[in-house]
Amino acid sequence: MLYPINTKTRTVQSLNGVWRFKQGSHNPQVALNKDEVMVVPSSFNDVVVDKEKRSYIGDSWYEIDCLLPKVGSQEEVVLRFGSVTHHATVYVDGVVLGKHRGGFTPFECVIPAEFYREDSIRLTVCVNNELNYTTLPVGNYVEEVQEDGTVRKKVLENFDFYNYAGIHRNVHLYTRPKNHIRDIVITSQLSDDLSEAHVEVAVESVAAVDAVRIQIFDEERQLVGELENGHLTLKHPRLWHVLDAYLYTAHVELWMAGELLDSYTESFGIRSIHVKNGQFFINHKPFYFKGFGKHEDTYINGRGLNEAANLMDLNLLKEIGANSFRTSHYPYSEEMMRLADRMGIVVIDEVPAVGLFQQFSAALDLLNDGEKQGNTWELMQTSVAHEQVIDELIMRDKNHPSVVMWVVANEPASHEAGARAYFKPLIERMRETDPQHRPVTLVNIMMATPDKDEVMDLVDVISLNRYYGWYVHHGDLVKGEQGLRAELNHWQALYPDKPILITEYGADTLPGLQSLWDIPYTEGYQVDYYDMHHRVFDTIPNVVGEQVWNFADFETNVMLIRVKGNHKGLFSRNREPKQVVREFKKRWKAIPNYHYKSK
Ligand code: BDP
Repeated sequence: MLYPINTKTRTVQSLNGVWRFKQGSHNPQVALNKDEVMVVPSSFNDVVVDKEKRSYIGDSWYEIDCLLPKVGSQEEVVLRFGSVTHHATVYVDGVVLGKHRGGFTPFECVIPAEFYREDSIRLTVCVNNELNYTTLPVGNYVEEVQEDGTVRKKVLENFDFYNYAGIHRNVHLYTRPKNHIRDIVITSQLSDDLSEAHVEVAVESVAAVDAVRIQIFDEERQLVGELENGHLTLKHPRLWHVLDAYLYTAHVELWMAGELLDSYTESFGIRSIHVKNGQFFINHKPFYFKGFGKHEDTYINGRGLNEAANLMDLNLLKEIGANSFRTSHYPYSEEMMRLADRMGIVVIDEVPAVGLFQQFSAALDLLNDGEKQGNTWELMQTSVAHEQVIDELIMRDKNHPSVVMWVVANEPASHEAGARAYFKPLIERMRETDPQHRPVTLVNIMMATPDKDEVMDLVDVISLNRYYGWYVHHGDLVKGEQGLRAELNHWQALYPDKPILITEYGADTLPGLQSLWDIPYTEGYQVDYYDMHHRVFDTIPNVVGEQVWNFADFETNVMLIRVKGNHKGLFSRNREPKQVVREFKKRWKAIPNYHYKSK
């Protein structure tokens, strides 16, 4: 799906700002009153202040009046949402215009011509934040009868981050020709010696046109060449390298009867990705991932788009010597993806498939009744949602050079019967849908050890979240080291041709807390914990990278093992460094991006 940009044939305006707001039942035929307002984009939760409203589950209504731009008879006005978490129903003057399920991907509605008029239209969005066993992420949904007889909906997250909701990303109104560029797919093949790139650009238009013109420009806006039948061979292309990004732009035009119908500019990078002999190659060189699992999570904004925080995070990432992050546990904003392209930061792109483990909340909440049985794959009805998020993510992110791999799910119960039947078609779908055929991985949970796991042979890279010295052998780094070493050796022996990526390892740490001894939660323990892991990683040939959990502390639901959120960050929630950052900086600055493990 194309990002909204101004071109000769398209104009974009922002609808961000202050909207009317109400939680609970509402008739969209009637205008909302002005009693309450909400900022778009943001999560409403922390902004409303009131405790009940913060944790409210159900419908929240957003409304503004807006003037539509004037358009010609061959143009249309489109309303575009970067994301609405988790489900949206969009109305114009009380009439349903469209619906979208899923909280992390963009969607559009074309505004019908009958609404193109001089005075403003009333735009209403019903935002629903319910999660259950049919949605991704997965939530434990309950209805509780209150003392006064009313019913209160609740969602207990089946995952470890706060269920922030609202209109989370940009809202745009834009104009485009009716017969427009619907999609642009860019792929490139590099020759073995990297001296030539065969670039292919496929353009999809709504209806037939006389001509499609595609020109490639370099960063100095110099014309590099024009495509013939969608193909161009570039001699000595400048490659998109890790932390040394180079972006070309494809300028696409549709022509009809000698007139320009539509134009769009898509940037792209030329680079290659492949997995071979237990290594992960970028531009034919074995790459070592240094970086983070992250969250979109900041004070006040919650999960709402925070572009200053995004840029600061990527600057901090570079500062500490890292080169990559994973969009745990959902697709991040388009703005973040564009920034990563620009800065040369490698991204592992994840769909919001988290919570596919019946006992997850039980495992994280020690007071839980523990009655739940391990029959995740009978209980979950998420296949339809899963196919949708795969299709929508790849449709949105396929052209990003920063994206080097897709994640089909985070920590599913891949050791329970039924996992293989569930994942096989989804993994195949991911591979087939992606025009660049990037590697696919599944992020494996600590219970799904090599002897129990049912799915890792299906993926290209063995991604592991491991917590030796934390959830396993808590506080005992000696036993933790033995366990970690034994398990990694087991994976290495089982899949000698697959790279192993450590996608999570971490220890909750409260800044300022110190001890003479190895005591969990202290800054000293975090340092020793990571030291131990790095000692082990460096001895396993197929470990092609380390992404710590987490970049920064983040908000979670209230739980026995959470002290006002998850504190495994290397940085605090406010992005202040913990003691361990100095250690990481030393290690990561010394590890090259390429050829760390193999020459
Ligand atoms: C894993 C999850 C991650 C959690 C983390 C933790 O993938 O979302 O936040 O562990 O417990 O289970 O800190």
